[in-house]
Amino acid sequence: MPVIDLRSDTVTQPTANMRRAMAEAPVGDDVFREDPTVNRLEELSAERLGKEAALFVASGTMGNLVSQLTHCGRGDEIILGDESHIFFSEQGGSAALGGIHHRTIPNQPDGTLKPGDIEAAIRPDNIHFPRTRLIALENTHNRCNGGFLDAAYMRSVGEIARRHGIKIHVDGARIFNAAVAQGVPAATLAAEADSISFCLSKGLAAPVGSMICGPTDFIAEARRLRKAIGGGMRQAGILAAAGIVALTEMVDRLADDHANARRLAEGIAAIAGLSIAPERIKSNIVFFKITRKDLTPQELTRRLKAEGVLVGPKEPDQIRVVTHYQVSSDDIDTALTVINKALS
Ligand code: TLP
Repeated sequence: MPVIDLRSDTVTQPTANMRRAMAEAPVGDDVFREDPTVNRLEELSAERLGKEAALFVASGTMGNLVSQLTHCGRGDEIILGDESHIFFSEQGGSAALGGIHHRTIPNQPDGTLKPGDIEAAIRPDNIHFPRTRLIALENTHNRCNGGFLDAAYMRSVGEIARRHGIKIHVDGARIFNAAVAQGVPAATLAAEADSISFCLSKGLAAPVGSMICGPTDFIAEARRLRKAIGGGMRQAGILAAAGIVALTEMVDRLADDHANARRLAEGIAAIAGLSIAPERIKSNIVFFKITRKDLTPQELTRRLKAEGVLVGPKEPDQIRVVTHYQVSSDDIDTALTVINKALS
């Protein structure tokens, strides 16, 4: 039975061009900065995000962790959303390893933080308080339906940050989804960020890797911290080669994933027992609610799996589906038929 895997865009397999580029990549020792393929990926990433420099890291989690450790010392505070990936799904790594304090404020349904809430959370200079060093935003926002932040919003947060002398980090795991969805360059969305991390191994389909982009001195310090946590890799050009293909060949097609996500959402809206507002789907992530009291997310997930459709259950009453390179529009039709059947 062919499987339609909608659990995440992390499941994407490398393309034929990636496998070829990986096999042929010139490599060297990247800890000595001698891997030409890693160096090329870092230059290309910095250029695409409009920053001076970039650093290749193993994962999105490592990108966010190294960025937080670079911006903040022990006891410093980060303002971030209560639904953010950094707060929710990264084990509190920066608290565990860096003694960094997380101050959460509510994420709005579109993934934004209210500028007024950000400003109110910034600590005044007082011996009792931690020092606010960083605002962390997420674009697109995973747990907020893949909602995106636009350039005007970024400017409003940038203005607050500058006025208070604090920095902005963007968890841009899916920043290219945000850029394609809005028809703007990723660099435009990153302009207010002091650092931004993004993933090569989600919708862009590379097998491994994320990038951190920022000023040269910030990236130099991040490079030291990456080494400290064991992330200094050697002939990593084998992996970086796929990342170059991801950036040069896989960005524009993200529009197909967004169209598929919208179609899936519209189909789900027509199924009794499920609830979704399709107009809130802005990129490739779709959350929907189960309104039938006799059906749990786990049970619906089990029924769909038996028919070859994999989805992500989210307690208490939601399912997450994510579209990507290996899901075609025909697969969306098949998935809708299977979901319909599972509820009938
Ligand atoms: N997200 C994964 C899971 O962790 C939930 C997914 O399937 O969506 N930032 C954002 C916004 C993310 O969505 C993720 C991964 C990360 C960071 C971490 O990236 P990795 O998995 O490469 O460490």
